[in-house]
Amino acid sequence: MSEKPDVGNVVMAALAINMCFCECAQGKDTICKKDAVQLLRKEIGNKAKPEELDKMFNTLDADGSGSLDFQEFMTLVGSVAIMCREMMKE
Ligand SMILES: [Ca+2]
Repeated sequence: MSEKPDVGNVVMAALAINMCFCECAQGKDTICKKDAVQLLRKEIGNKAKPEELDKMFNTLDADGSGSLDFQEFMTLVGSVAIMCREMMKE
């Protein structure tokens, strides 16, 4: 990482996360399964099989509502952050 992290960067990341959620949710309070799976496919690449993406969505959809609310979306963001941290250790 070339730039030294500071609180301002963390705030900018939080704003970016909120903007990403709003964009994916298209003005609603939740992200529908179709859009969430599309987001997962974009982030993971096309390596994952449809049934694997379906399983990931079902894991993230903690309340089984068929869509991701902001809290469930943050589970995804947290998981990605943890994966990034693990990659930085290697
Ligand atoms: Ca849900």
